[in-house]
Amino acid sequence: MAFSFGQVFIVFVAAVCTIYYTGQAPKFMKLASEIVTGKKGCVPVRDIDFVTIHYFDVRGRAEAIRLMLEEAAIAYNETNFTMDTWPEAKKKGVASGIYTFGQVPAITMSDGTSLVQSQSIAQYIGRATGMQCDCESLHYCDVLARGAEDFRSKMSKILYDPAFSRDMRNDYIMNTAPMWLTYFEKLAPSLHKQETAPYFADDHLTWVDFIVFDLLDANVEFAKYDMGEPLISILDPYTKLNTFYKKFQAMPRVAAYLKSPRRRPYKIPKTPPPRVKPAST
Ligand SMILES: N[C@@H](CCC(=O)N[C@@H](CS)C(=O)NCC(=O)O)C(=O)O
Repeated sequence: MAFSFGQVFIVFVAAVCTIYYTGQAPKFMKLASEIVTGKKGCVPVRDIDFVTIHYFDVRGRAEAIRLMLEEAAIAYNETNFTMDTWPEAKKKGVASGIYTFGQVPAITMSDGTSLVQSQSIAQYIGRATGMQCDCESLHYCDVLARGAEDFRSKMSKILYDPAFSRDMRNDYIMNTAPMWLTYFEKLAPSLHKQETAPYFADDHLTWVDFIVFDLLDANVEFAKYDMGEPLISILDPYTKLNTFYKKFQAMPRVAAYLKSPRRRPYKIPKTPPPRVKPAST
């Protein structure tokens, strides 16, 4: 028995209305997007195949980007600066438009496009590689990333302070970091979720996992950087964050990168002078 075009059309409209009014539309859109593009996450963009990272020869704000490219097995190289070569490179980069705000990291891609702002770069790589958040959780990913940026700025503020001292380091380790780590512990995926999906948003790896991992890692390294002050395993009291951190480090491509010579050593801009011992009487 053949159906008429009119009958098929009515069934189609009824199916669309059912999906819409039962609130299932986002699920179908997500499925359709994944089938068509082969990528998870909201509004994917086309593949990127070769990337140049422009940054100083340190981990810093480029590290989450490096980790993402390693995880996605995208070939990349770097244009690195020193404090001496940067002023000239900055002038040229601003003139050419690559360093939009006169800052790095920036990336340039094989198709000639370029991008700045570390979190925007991470999100773009996420969209190109299926590591973007789902449409329904974009706002949550935004909150996590901006919170991570605020936390990060607390550390940068003391590290780049010309008066950086051991007391500032200890105050950060004992007060500032625990306060922020407590906030992030509340947001971290439950241990139960982490058994199958150790990710901050959605059920798949996204760019915010890289942002959070890199932030945690910077804190872990700073707290165990030997300045003659007590060394701290700063994540130990935060069970969910610690589990996330360890699981992330164990992802095969990430683990290979972390062990490789491509991973830059942890450095701080300036070690504070030793404490002066009180003169004995
Ligand atoms: N919000 C920017 C901050 C970039 C930034 O502060 N970059 C620093 C290095 S970490 C820089 O380019 N400093 C050199 C300058 O401003 O001339 C991002 O996340 O990419």
